[in-house]
Amino acid sequence: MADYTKMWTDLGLNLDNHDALLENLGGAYQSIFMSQEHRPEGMGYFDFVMSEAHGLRIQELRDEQEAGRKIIGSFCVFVPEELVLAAGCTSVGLCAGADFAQEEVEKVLPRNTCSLIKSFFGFKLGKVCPYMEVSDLIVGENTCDGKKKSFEIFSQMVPNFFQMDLPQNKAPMARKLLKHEYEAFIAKLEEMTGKRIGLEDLKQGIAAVNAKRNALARLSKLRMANPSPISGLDALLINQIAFLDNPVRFTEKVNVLCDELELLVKEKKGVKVENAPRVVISGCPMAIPNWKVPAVIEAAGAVIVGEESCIGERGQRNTTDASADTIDGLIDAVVDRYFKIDCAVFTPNQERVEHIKEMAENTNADGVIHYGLQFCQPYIMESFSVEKTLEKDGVSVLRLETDYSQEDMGQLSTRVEAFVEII
Ligand code: BJ8
Repeated sequence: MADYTKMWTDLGLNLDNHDALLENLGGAYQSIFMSQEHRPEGMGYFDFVMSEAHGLRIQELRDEQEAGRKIIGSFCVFVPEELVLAAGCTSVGLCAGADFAQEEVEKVLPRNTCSLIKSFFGFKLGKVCPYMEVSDLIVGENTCDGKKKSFEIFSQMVPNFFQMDLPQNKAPMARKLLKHEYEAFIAKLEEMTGKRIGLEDLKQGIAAVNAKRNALARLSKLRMANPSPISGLDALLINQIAFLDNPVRFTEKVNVLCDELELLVKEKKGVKVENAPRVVISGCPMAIPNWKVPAVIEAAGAVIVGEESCIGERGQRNTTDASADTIDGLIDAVVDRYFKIDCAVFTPNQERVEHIKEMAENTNADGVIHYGLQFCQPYIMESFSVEKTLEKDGVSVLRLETDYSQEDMGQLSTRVEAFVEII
């Protein structure tokens, strides 16, 4: 990587902390990703993006800023990238997947907060996340209690914060609330850019995001093959990078990779042997660099064939209908697309269980591993009904509850190995 010290200093990063984080990350990446066998060549691009995630990509975002674009950071897949692009802005995801500055974090948050929330607080307090520091606006979404209450504190730590309220059920009034919030978000973007979003702008924003989702859907479909042509770890990595990379370039590279995977499927070349145990992961999102559970699963000899997660199917499923010829009609289409997301903060949330079942069927999975972050009430509570419903239908389920630490690695491996053996 080139020398980005000046850029990081200008962004206000703590260089010592940041060096420590990058060293850790680099080591984990080498041992988890680069040691895999039979990786498709197309993964080279994504390895490169990861190696430059804090370098070249941040430089690109700063260049965009110089040219007048605003960078919008967010923590939830309910923030529509279509609207951000339509406003001439760039969207970046800020969820974090590693423990950092935990002592500092526990001075402002209760200890029994989920790792995902503690992590982005740690990245902020430790001054190690260039995406957070480069963002012109940070959007906080009222989803679970942990997120919405922690945003009361987090909003004081950043210069420009926008709170987005989100519904908790799928009633008509809830849809109205979502539309209202998206209109308020549009107004905020327009105020920042000094420019109204036009019909063509929104059409183009929708087209770019639809293309990205179609490419990811193509990737998901290819993973249904037996043997699967790509590891779950690599597929997860691509889904994680979807939140950071330039959307047009990302789409192009995913499609190039899919062309290669199509050939591998035709030749029956897989990342693991044919009929290796196939697993769907379901549950909390796994943000970069949270690769712990997938690494354990694939080290146990299974192949992950789908992620029912916001960094995966739940976040990317469904495109937006771009056929309306008024702005209001397009906003309605955006609302309709996002209103289908079946996050566990919604109640009741039967659709999610149905989707997991459907994914297990479509991918020919031998089992589902439910991944709950410790102290995440929405997903852990739902995991009981997921297990009950799926097992009634003959799908084996393993419920895991963990955090970002490495302390439970031994115990996780033992449980996962036993599960992989019986499925
Ligand atoms: S739409 S899943 S990205 S809210 S793990 S912080 S739920 S206590 S992340 Fe999410 Fe949007 Fe829903 Fe998706 Fe709370 Fe649970 Fe922590 Fe979580």
